[in-house]
Amino acid sequence: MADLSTTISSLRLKNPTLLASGIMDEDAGSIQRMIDCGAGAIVTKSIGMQPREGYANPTVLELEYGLLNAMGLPNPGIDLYGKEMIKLQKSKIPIIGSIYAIYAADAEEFVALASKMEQYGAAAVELNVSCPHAKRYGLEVGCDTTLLQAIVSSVKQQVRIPVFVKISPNVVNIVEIAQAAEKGNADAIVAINTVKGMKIDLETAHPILANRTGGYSGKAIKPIGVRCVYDIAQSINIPVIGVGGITTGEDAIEYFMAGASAVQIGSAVYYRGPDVFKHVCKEINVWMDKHGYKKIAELVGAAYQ
Ligand code: RRO
Repeated sequence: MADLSTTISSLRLKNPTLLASGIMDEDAGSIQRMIDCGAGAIVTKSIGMQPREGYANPTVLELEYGLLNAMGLPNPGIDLYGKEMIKLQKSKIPIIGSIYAIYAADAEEFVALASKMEQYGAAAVELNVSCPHAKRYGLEVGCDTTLLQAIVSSVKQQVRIPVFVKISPNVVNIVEIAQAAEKGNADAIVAINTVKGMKIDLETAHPILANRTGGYSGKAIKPIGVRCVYDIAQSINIPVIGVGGITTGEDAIEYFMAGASAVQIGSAVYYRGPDVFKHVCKEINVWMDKHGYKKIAELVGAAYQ
């Protein structure tokens, strides 16, 4: 059997499948379930300083080829979420704290959130600068290379744990954004967040999501994610974690070949159930054995030649 362990900065993962932010991670109980189902690491829900209810329903739609969501960053706020994090401190796998902040030129909020995540036992933080539809809370930070570099740099100076930056495909030049995060000393890039989209109800002639626009995820966005990872991984010297449409082991292998050292799984938890982590790992193993690969590292960036 091939060795599925992989390394992202100082994190050693027993396997390369991480739970993506926003899926089954609202409390310690649901996270524990994902751990028991074989995830190699967990990314928490995106957490801010204050509680947020999120948008009105409908917030998620199942479309023909993927899911469209506009949850609107619902979360209990960092202090309450900290109680859940503390329950997971004995976890055998890394728990990565996802955080978001209001557009803030001095980065203070990101720094405070990252420090709290570190105190609560997070193994790393993931800065969400890429929510596709939350005005002032996401993409506006992730589109501004100067601001992004300054935020990453401030967070890096404050915490000892690795800092990952999750970036958006809804930009003109994603490579530039990844490079700005690297210049700020980020430890890894997570690509991609959801793709901006909309679904209109023909009978009412009205967008169905209460927020009108949302973020599209699932199989349909896999080629977009693979292209982004392929372009980014060749342009930076820090690891890339691929996310977007990974449903099977072969999807994960495609991302490794594009340059990802690990992958995150989100929508596929809905499509295949929580055991998706075990299934994907088994499928990676079968494929690697059949093709004579012994380690994930042998696959990373294989598509460059
Ligand atoms: O909460 C959301 O609506 C949301 C977030 Br924070 C995100 O990063 N990506 C997404 O598709 N939805």
